[in-house]
Amino acid sequence: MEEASKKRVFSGIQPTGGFTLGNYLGALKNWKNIQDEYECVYSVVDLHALTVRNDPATLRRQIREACAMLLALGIDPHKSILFVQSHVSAHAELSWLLSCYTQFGELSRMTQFKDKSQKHPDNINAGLFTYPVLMAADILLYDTDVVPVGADQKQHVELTRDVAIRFNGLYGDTFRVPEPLFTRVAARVMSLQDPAAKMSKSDPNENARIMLSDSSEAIVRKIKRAVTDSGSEVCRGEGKQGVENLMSIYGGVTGRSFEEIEEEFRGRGYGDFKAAVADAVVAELQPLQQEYQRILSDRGYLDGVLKEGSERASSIARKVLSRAQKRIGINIFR
Ligand code: ATP
Ligand code: LTN
Repeated sequence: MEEASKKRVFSGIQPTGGFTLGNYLGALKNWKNIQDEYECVYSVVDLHALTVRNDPATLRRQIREACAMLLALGIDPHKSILFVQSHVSAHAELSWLLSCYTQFGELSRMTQFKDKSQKHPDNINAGLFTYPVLMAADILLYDTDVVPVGADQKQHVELTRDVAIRFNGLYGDTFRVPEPLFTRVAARVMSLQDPAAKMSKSDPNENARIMLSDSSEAIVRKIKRAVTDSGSEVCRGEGKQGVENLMSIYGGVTGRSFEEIEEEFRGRGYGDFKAAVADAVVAELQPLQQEYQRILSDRGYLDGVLKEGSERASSIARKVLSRAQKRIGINIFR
């Protein structure tokens, strides 16, 4: 009984390219922390990953790696549903329906579409354009109350709300209208080489990002080389975005506030500070990496979790899809 009264969470992450510290602090750490408070449904969104070209064998491997990493960082399949998006066909089905209730103009305004089509002018496919519609289908299929995402996904969650409200307005209450949920600290981790850009797994400069699978040496090296300014004081302020980014990483890992960090490093300079940031990040990631290797090597366990996850996800999603189809007037035998 108590289970049914919990609010439902849905969130997704793409399996390609491994996870960055930005993914972890902006989204994934929070996924783990909210599992007791909410009924959580988490998906490795492999259909979304198809908007860029992938080698099939690599993609297959990366899907398992992404799932193993989610389990390693504390997603508990006894508490939450973990599944792979393409294993539940209702996502693609609802996506088509919703695309007929989403305007070309709305999709043209999505900043992620504009960014990505500028970066890959040779492959601006229709999937890249309708990507937010598939994301809306992901969310609406689970009668989701809350969507935990990094700040960069705010616009997509707003579009999901708009489409749900529009559909409900036409056909009566069909979809629950979701709210976004952002993490307090480190909602937006920036590139270590350009603090004006977000830390991204697709950045061609490897030194700009920390991957969850990076060795301790690589983490120390990348943080040491992170762009700061010519000053020496550990604080926020004009022209200090690089330092502020490291402070927010340190805060995201240790739970300390900006004020506490300023106090801790008063009069100590960037060298000391960067060493402390690197130590804290390494201490957070090392146990996670060991667990990841253990889970990845146990294929039977991993595939079992995903099979069960897709069955549980499907049974929720089918009902919502069927509800939407009936409202529209299709699938007449159901
Ligand atoms: P890319 O950078 O190649 O676009 P990505 O790193 O954003 O990919 P996604 O799968 O799109 O990866 O994002 C997964 C989750 O991580 C989303 O909730 C997103 O908001 C969050 N996220 C991604 N990058 C950051 C970042 N730099 N800071 C905080 N959160 C982030
Ligand atoms: N578009 C998101 C990933 C994503 C997602 C979702 C997040 C796909 N479907 C549903 C939350 C809910 C991204 O690029 N980070």
